[in-house]
Amino acid sequence: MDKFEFMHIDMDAFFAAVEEKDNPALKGYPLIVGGKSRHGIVTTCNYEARKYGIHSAMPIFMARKRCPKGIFIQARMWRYKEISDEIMEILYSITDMIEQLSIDEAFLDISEVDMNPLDLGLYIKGRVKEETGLTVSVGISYNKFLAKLATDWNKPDGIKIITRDMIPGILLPLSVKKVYGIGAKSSKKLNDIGICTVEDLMRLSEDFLIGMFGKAGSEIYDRIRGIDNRKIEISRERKSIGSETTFEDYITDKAILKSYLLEFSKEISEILLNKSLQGRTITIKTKDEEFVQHTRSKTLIGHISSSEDIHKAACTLLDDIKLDRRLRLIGLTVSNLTSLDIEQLSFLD
Ligand code: TTP
Ligand code: MG
Repeated sequence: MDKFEFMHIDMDAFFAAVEEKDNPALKGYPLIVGGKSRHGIVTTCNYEARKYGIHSAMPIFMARKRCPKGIFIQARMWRYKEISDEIMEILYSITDMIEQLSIDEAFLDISEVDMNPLDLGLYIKGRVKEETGLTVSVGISYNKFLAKLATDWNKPDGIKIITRDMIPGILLPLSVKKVYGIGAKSSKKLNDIGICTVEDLMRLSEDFLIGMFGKAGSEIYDRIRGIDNRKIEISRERKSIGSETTFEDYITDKAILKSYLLEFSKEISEILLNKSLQGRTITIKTKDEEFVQHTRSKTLIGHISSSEDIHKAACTLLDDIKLDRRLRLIGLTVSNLTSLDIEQLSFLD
C-alpha cells in the first residue's frame, strides 16, 4: 500500500479570484490582471479569459487583441498577500509541516495528520471556500513531484490522488514541459530532437540527461519514473496557535461564548506548554449570520501561556464587542510567540 504523505495545494487563478471576490460584479467576464512592476505584462487571468488563449507573461496588448471585451485591471499585491496569509493560517491549523512555494502554493507533509488524505483535502477545500470564498486545487500522492502534478490535473477546484498504478497512464503521455526541472527552453530543445512526451524521454539514458541538464539530469531521470525522495522543507516556525468553532445554532449569549473561549484557552495553553512557547497577542475572531468576519486583538505587556491568563484576556476582548447580530463562529488565537527559554534568559540578563 502506498502512503500518501504529500499534499500540494494551489489556488485557482489566484489574483483574478481575489479581484472577483472583492468585486463580484466582475464574475463571469474575462478578467485580466496586469502587473504593476512588470508593466504591460499579464500577471494572471481568470478561466474565462484563458478560453481566449490568454495566459501569464503574455503582453497586455496581445491579450487585448485576443479579447477586446476583457476587463483589464492592475494587481493589488498587498491584498493578495493578506488573503494568502489567511490561507496559510488554515494550513498551519492542520500541521506545521508546510513548505510554502509561492504566494498561492504550498506542500504539506500529511504523514502525521490523523485524517485520511482525501477527506483532509476536501476539508481544506471546504475551509478555504468558507473563510475566503475562493477555490483551491489539491493534489495528493506519495512524493512531491506527483502531488504537484496531481494538483494541475483537474484545475480549477479539483482534487486528485495519484497512486502507483496510475503512473504509466499519467506519466507516459505527459508532455516534457510538465516535468519539474524542464523549462520552456529545454523542452523546445527536446522537442527539436523528437522527444515530446515522458514516454520518449524514458528512452534516454541517465548519462544523456546529465549531459543535457547537468546535475538536474539525474533528478529528471528519477522523476519520470515516479521516484522523488525530497522532503518538505519547513518554511517557517509557527507564528500563532489558535482554535475555533462553527456553531450548529447561532449564538449571542456572551456567557456561552466565554465557555467556548475557555475550551480554546485550555487547548492553546496545552500546545504552548508542550512546545515551550508563550504568547503576547490575543486575538478573537467572530463571524456573524451575515458571514461578516470581525477580529479584535490585544497585545499584552508580558508573555502568557496559562489557560487562565489567555481566557481572561480573551473575555476582555469579547466584552468590548457589541453583538448586534447572531454569531455562527468564534475563534481564539495567541500570536507573537517566543520560546520560554529566551524570555527567561533576557529576564536573567
Ligand atoms: P499560479 O498559481 O501560477 O497561477 P494562478 O493561481 O493565477 O492560476 P492557476 O489556477 O493556474 O493556479 O500563480 C499564482 C499567482 O502568482 C497568480 O495569480 C499571479 C502570480 N503570478 C505572477 O505574478 N507571475 C507569473 O508569471 C505567474 C505565473 C503568476
Ligand atoms: Mg494558482
